[in-house]
Amino acid sequence: MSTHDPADRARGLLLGAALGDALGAPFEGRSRVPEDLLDELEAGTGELPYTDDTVLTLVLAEHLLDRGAGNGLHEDTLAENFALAWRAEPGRGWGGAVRDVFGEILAGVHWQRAAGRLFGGSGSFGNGGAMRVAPVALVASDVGEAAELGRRSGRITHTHPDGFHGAAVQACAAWLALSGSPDPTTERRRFLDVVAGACGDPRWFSLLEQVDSATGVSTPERAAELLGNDVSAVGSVPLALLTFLLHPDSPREAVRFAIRAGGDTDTVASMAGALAGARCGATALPERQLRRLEGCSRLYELGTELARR
Ligand code: RVK
Ligand code: MG
Ligand code: MG
Repeated sequence: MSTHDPADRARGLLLGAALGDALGAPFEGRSRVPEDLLDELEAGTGELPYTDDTVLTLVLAEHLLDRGAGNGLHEDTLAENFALAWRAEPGRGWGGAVRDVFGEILAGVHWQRAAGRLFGGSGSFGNGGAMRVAPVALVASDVGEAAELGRRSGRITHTHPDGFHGAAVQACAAWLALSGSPDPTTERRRFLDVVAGACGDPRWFSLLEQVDSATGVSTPERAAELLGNDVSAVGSVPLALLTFLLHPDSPREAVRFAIRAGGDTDTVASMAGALAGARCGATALPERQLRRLEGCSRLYELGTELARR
């Protein structure tokens, strides 16, 4: 259920994102994830390590905290911090092309040039901008600012419009999930319309229409068939939003649905987990899983600090 405590919501956003990432990671790339395998993982006792999604989410959250209230983000510093985080932990399961961007940044190439020349100059349309973006919702004063911060943070590595608009869409959804309005349980259509309006990109208007049409699906497999479940922003952000709209009051069910949809399981579950966690708060996340989550205390403190600012 939704919570009204801003600190609980902020912690829920960060911890929900990390928990989705960590639970989804063992299944990344599988076309289908049987429920019993997921039950087994949930029932386990070992640590739940996170991947690149959470590494970059942490970098962005810390950057926003360092910048202080009302100061947004500073692209040059953030680009360098992303690249340093990659160099410090190269084994976290990074996207193929984004590693080249980080390598070039560390070699002194400006991020705009490094990211802009990927894929013959079209830039990356991967979901890397969207998977790390949720913390911007904690500092944006309205949904329009969330969109702007989403685009700006996304463009550092993802200059293809699909990539940075995808980041804006996830940022807007996170902002609305935190604010509690429009209510995703009773005003799904309005929720998607506000996101589409704040994003402002015609391609995402139609993608969000497709999310609306898919709200009648009964299985994760069918959701993936309709909306995709791959590493592109257009093939994963819509599925994450649908997942949240189907399970807004249960972060655990949202994460399970996203993982059972297969494909880019860590990333879709992370994005859906951030949204449901933002709405329901950290107190709604399964306590046993949080105790196993790598970095749990750091994420908890960061949420508390960001809410205070
Ligand atoms: C491994 C053709 C393109 C493209 C373009 C494809 C981690 C490439 C996380 C590229 C996430 C991949 C994911 C990912 C995040 C992108 N033309 N193909 N214009 N743009 N691609 O490298 O941070 O899991 O195959 O920018 O967005 O858990 O390798 O990385 O699942 O998308 O990676 O894009 O990836 P990148 P990213
Ligand atoms: Mg990952
Ligand atoms: Mg992934």
